[in-house]
Amino acid sequence: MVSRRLFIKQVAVGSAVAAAKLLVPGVMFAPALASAEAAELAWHKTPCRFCGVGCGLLVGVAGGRAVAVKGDPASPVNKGLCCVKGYHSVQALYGKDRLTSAQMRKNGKLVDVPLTEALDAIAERMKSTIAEHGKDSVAMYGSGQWTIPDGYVASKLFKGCIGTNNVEANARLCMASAVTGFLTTFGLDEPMGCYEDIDHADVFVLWGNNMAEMHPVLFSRLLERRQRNPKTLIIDLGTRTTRTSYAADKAILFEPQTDLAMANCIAYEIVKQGRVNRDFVKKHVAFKKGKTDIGYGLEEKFAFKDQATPANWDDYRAFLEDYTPEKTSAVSGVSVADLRYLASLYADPNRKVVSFWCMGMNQHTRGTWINNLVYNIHLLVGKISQPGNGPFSLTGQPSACGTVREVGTLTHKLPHGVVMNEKHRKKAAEIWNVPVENISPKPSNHTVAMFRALDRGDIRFMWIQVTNPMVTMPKLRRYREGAKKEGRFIVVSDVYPTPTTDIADVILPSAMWIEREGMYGNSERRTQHFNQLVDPPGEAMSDTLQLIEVARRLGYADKFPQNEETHIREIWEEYTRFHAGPKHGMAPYELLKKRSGVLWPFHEGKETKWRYHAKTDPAASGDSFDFYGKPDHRAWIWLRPYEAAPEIPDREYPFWLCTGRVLEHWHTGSMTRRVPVLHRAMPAAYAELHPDDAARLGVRNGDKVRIVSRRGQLELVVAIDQRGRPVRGHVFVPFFDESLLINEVTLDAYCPISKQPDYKKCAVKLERV
Ligand code: MGD
Ligand code: MGD
Ligand code: SF4
Ligand code: MOS
Repeated sequence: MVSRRLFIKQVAVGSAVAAAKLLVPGVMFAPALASAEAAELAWHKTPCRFCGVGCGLLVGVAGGRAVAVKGDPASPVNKGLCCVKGYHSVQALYGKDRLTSAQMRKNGKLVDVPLTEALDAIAERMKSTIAEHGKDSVAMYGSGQWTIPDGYVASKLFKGCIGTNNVEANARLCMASAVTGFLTTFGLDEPMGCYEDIDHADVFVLWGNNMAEMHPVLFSRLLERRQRNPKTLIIDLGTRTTRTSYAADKAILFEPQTDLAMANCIAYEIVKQGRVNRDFVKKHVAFKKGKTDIGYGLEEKFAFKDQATPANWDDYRAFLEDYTPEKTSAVSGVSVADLRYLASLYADPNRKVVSFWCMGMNQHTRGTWINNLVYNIHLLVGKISQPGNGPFSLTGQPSACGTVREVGTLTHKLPHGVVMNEKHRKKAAEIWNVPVENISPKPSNHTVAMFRALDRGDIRFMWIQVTNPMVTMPKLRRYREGAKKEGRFIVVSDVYPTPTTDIADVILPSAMWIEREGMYGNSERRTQHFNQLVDPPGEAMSDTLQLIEVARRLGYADKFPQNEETHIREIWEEYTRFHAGPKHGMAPYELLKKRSGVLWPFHEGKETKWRYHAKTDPAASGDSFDFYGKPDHRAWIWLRPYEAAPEIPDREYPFWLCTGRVLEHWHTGSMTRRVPVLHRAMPAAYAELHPDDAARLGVRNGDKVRIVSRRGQLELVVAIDQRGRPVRGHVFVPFFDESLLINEVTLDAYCPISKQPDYKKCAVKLERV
């Protein structure tokens, strides 16, 4: 691991000059392009490799290499703009330690082997594991950075052919609460609106996300809206002061987890001030109660099932009595005036409001609930499904929506619907051409449960693609030790060595992003196709083809007959049969190849920008709103209370620990730390403290502190007022640095409904080193 770190440092120094050369508009990387090559430079469209904003890029290719990037002016997402990660994205292809050959562990050591040998070994091991331990002893752990065809093939192979629902993806750590939030309130996943909402809104309320760093190009659209329309307001709610807070018109800090109380308080005030849109509520809303005191998933085989019971307007009003501004102020630390102010923004009939959120609300042990509660507010005032009015749950990864949510690579999901539903199983079996009995009607393991099962030995084989769980799982030590146990077999497909490839039995080198053909789907339901633009290095092969190769070796050649030239098109055409119709129709392949992305539902040649309103959505009946995702055609307002976090600071562990990201790096840094400009800008993880806490501990910028939790500890350099500022009693640590693993310290508690862990809150103590 040390040598890997040293290597990254050398790269940073080595190609500093290359990045500075600007030959064409955009950013050019080739150190010295011969003039002949520069002349043949060809530009090709692709979505960005990194975040869920899904900017359209134009990549310049010359001499067989991707050498330049500019924003795609034809993309409605970014209209020609990019952020620093987008501009430097092609450099992530060319780190000097790219994996180019397969490796297998022999006598304890990873050695290079021919790719075919590795693929044979994977298939043999899967067969023998299934023979000895049953179908549910093999598992696939994938990613929201999977292309749509990758996820589709994985789901068909594991759920349809092998017959296990052990298919999960890292988006469980990320989007699961958004999904269960949508399903419980609307019955269908993904936002009703689209980015165009930004160009119509008057107020943006950010519910605990750092858009300036995490969705930078989208945030610049908010800033542009405010510049053109100076009355526009950006309100940042959060537990920490970030770059987003500094750019906002008002930033309101609250105690972790108390967003639940705040959302209910806003609803209380809207009701109290007589600002409810009664007509909307009467026609389009139903009220529901769920279970309370639902636990935190910390027990080994924790299980929970919610139940919706009917409620009415009077129940709801009585429920809200617990959330008067005074009571809410006492729990949240937000002033009564600020709570009333927030309510007045949503309540004002002359202002259009968009709410945005991401991990602050999803990585939350009541993540489903807080998603429900923000929907409640929009439903009470009828500000939804219209240009400039709506709740907007942002995704993080380039294809968390496109692949994980739409293809359904989660244990309970199918490409259309869920495994528990017989009709959905039948449809899948028909399209996949497998016996319906193959598809198990029972979900098996969600992500945390899957890694627990691997530790216990219930799962014996795991194939990991496009994700780096040995950095990103919470309470990491347990899951790393579990994965390394005798009798476990781990296959890792990646593009660089990582802490996850360190524990692998087989490593497959993958073709990355534009080294293969694929599609991603972004936050606003936009599907984007990209062609293969350059050759992958060495024996690197796309994740889709790796899966197909193994499927054929397992005896499923007839289910995967695609030829290499046209397989992406063939897979797309098979997959989109699941979604045909006005509710989820997908664009045809040819159109995707031409356009810079197409929104779904795509029906009779048209995109659907706003769902659930007859004016804009062909699936909606009547002449106004129609929440057709639910059998009663209504959206559900849920009575969800505030419940405390599982681990709250106490005398022994007096600080809150919050973790997250930084602008320059993508997640575990495996790609962005190999891009010199990005690595130099943010070389190592740090502990961000409030200046008063730092003074009390006697530490200054550059000194070290030890962060200790009940699970582990880590020493980090102190950073005060550099990127952001936590409130007193909080410490913030980013997780991009594989040599400083903050997940050794975090807690694996999760939302009992979504099963998404909460990386934003646990209790720690700090010691000066
Ligand atoms: P995070 O840093 O995970 O980022 O995007 P964000 O969610 O914006 O979370 C930070 C926020 O959590 C803070 O604003 C804080 O106020 C809030 N928070 C903490 N505790 C609470 C709480 O109790 N309640 C509420 N409501 N908020 C709370 C994440 C997104 O970023 C994701 S999921 C991915 S996959 C992408 N990753 C990524 C990256 O790695 N790097 C960069 N540069 N951009 C990225 N974009 C995407
Ligand atoms: P990434 O670094 O994105 O992190 O966590 P991960 O998905 O585990 O991992 C992607 C891996 O795929 C990298 O190793 C990269 O080198 C590799 N790769 C790149 N391209 C390809 C390809 O084409 N094929 C293959 N096979 N591999 C490729 C993200 C996860 O982290 C998420 S989404 C969230 S929201 C969680 N957030 C979070 C947090 O906020 N705090 C803390 N402490 N932990 C967190 N963990 C979670
Ligand atoms: Fe890429 Fe996201 Fe930056 Fe756009 S905002 S260029 S999608 S990283
Ligand atoms: Mo983070 S999808 O939104 O993985």
